[in-house]
Amino acid sequence: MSRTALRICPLCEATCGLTLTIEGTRVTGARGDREDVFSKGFICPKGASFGAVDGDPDRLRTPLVREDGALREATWEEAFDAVAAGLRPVVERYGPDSLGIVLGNPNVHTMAGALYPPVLLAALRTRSLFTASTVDQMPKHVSSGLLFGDANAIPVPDLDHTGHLLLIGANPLESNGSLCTAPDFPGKLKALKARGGRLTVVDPRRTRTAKLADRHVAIRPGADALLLAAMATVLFEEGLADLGDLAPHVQGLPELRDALREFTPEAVAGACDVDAALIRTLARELAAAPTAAVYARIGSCTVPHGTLASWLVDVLNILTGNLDRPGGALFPQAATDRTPRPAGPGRGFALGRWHSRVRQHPEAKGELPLSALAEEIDTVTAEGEPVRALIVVAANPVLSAPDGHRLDKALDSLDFMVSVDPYLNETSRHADVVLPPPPPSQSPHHDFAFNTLAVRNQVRYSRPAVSLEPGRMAETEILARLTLAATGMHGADPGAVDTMVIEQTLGKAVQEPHSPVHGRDPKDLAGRLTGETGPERRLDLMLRLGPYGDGFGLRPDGLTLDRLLAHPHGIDLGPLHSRLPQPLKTVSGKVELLPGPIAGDLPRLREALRERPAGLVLVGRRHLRSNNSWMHNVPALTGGSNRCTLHIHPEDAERLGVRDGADVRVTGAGGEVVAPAEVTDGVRPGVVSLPHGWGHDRPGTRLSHATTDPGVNVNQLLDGSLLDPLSGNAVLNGIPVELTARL
Ligand SMILES: Nc1nc2c(c(=O)[nH]1)N[C@H]1C(S)=C(S)[C@@H](COP(=O)(O)OP(=O)(O)OC[C@H]3O[C@@H](n4cnc5c(=O)[nH]c(N)nc54)[C@H](O)[C@@H]3O)O[C@H]1N2
Ligand SMILES: Nc1nc2c(c(=O)[nH]1)N[C@H]1C(S)=C(S)[C@@H](COP(=O)(O)OP(=O)(O)OC[C@H]3O[C@@H](n4cnc5c(=O)[nH]c(N)nc54)[C@H](O)[C@@H]3O)O[C@H]1N2
Ligand code: SF4
Ligand SMILES: [Mo]
Repeated sequence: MSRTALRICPLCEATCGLTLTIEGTRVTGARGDREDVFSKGFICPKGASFGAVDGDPDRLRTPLVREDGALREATWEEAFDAVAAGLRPVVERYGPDSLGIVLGNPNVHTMAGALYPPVLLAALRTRSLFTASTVDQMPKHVSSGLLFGDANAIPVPDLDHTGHLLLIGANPLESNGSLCTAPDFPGKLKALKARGGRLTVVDPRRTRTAKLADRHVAIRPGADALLLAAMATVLFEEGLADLGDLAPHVQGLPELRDALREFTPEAVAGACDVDAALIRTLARELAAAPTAAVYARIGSCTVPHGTLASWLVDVLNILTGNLDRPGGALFPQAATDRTPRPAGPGRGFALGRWHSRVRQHPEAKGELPLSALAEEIDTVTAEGEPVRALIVVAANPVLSAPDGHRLDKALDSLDFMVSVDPYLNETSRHADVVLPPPPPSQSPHHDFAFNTLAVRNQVRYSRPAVSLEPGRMAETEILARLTLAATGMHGADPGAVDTMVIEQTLGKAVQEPHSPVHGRDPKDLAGRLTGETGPERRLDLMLRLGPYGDGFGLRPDGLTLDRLLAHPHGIDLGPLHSRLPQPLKTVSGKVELLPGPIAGDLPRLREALRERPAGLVLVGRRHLRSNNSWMHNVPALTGGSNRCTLHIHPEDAERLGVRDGADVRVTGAGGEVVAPAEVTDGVRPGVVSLPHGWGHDRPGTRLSHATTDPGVNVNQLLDGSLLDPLSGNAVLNGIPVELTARL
């Protein structure tokens, strides 16, 4: 007997609605949910393999606890006893900063990851926070923080309506999109072209996305900030800058013009390896399009000028009047966003409120660079304590961050480490306690993060498709118990965490004049929340206080959890629309076009005008059937073209004597790896490419399929010293390497 259940896919940022086929407790099939208000039936090969990902026999079923050096299966009680006994003495003796927290990518794909780490961090008050953001999109947060006063106010391209998309350092035909949640991104690009719009792609590789484009610009890696600065300069020079309705909300235009003056197309052409005439054309096309959006991702962030490039993306959207207008780049409004406050000056965005201990990296958004994790553990300095214990939730930094070998050793030297992870992998093998969450089919789902980045406002919620198997613990409960264990409240009722958050949130809301519950009784309001679990009550709370909420009765037709549950395929909340000035939280209450830290970083960009890498540089790539480091264990998602090979242009291959299929030694600042060459003109000359997330040959893991074709860890080529200074983001693209052909 089989049945079906709806489940939002958590395997990438597109958040497609799936219809799962379930036999007993096993997911035996997955197809796109045609009635889903947002994804309308779209599914990709990863989503179609949901059952295989969910049912991977290597997923851990019980906690593991280290005893006499080896990990053994344990009960949940033993595991949390061990966590409390391991963490508390470190915090009590050495202070909160000696306990580090590492949060990985899947935290933004689970309800648990959205709801509990903020509580843990607030209670612990450790400054040793490291997340996947600093190997990913931190430059975008910093540029949004500086421009708009809110690090999470990230404009997204209005894919369904734009007339012109300039897409930079992103490959949505493989990644399905990022910082732009759009089910069927490929279909949306095709629709753009079908309605007469234009697509320009800037990427050193001729990707599947580039092949779809009207124009592909194979830029030299790391040079996007120069290209974008020159485009802005052309707009000024040729009188094409026209802010339109935005003008009253923007300050600093003359200063911006001055600051960018010397970045002319002719000045940047050599460093970008893009013709000056073409740069002018790109700027003119952008200005001439009836509506246009500039959108950039990983390739523009994980580079030495990541924050400047991210800033310039929005500068171009602003100068062409495309920010905050339909068809341009707009600020989404999610159903669980905070109650919108009235427009006006805010507190602004501060950077560098504290610094890392060893190399004095400034914090950004409360985080220290993941690249600095190893040194914060293994280096003793006069100032402060090293990190001695670590809580790792959904992260595999041994593969995803620079210099895994050093991190391996550092993790081994910790007094105590706990991993919340379904796998015993390259990172969790170092833990003293591993707490495995249940598979996605047994977890509820709501996209707190991605709905704030979605190309259409909508809201959806899936209850667990399969009830928790005996012996399993919901990840929400795992993280609630972990929070209690880490903060000296081991053994308390995990539900108390939710009760406390609800009390605090309502206590604040009733005091805010702009809140729909201003002046009401928080206890009475708490009593009105519905939901079967603490996390559901918290979702109900956020929905009801949010921009579309019922305001606890004030707007009777507004959103509540009950209403959402009555719409299993989701509720459409309409296309993106203009919102300025409301989202701005800058001190001036305006878009601050040339923030101080940005102006202070421009001299570094000026130096880059002269840079011409002499040797080869390496960039990354993603494969449609991959997901960072953790899907190589699923046979249905591996093999074929999804391999860890070194892409190299035929000219470079010939010059270096590299044969297709033969092993090549790649050497970088942090080490070397040997991978088979794949000679292809899909990369531009001077550039080679290796995917990340591979290197599954370390001992002590339980990844029976991944270890059969381990690949190599590209991040071993990095030593962790290359960062974008403003954001602390790792430089993962455009890194210098040397090749040696091996016979
Ligand atoms: N060279 C290079 N390096 C890169 C990148 C690159 O482009 N090039 N990309 C970077 C980017 S964008 C990112 S986001 C990072 C990712 O870096 P990480 O977040 O460190 O890596 P992931 O491979 O996503 O690992 C996620 C971990 O979460 C576990 N996991 C999976 N599902 C769940 C779940 O439901 N709950 C819990 N608790 N755990 C779960 C997996 O088993 C795995 O151990 O890698 C970065 N590293
Ligand atoms: N199938 C699959 N989907 C994924 C993931 C996955 O691992 N696999 N990971 C998910 C995650 S965590 C993220 S953050 C997103 C990322 O989503 P995307 O940003 O779309 O990621 P990529 O496919 O790596 O595309 C980055 C592109 O930048 C190019 N590039 C490299 N250096 C430069 C440069 O200096 N300038 C320019 N202009 N381009 C450059 C690369 O050649 C590459 O084609 O994908 C998500 N989706
Ligand atoms: S595109 Fe992403 S969200 Fe949609 S089915 Fe594929 S992996 Fe899942
Ligand atoms: Mo990412």
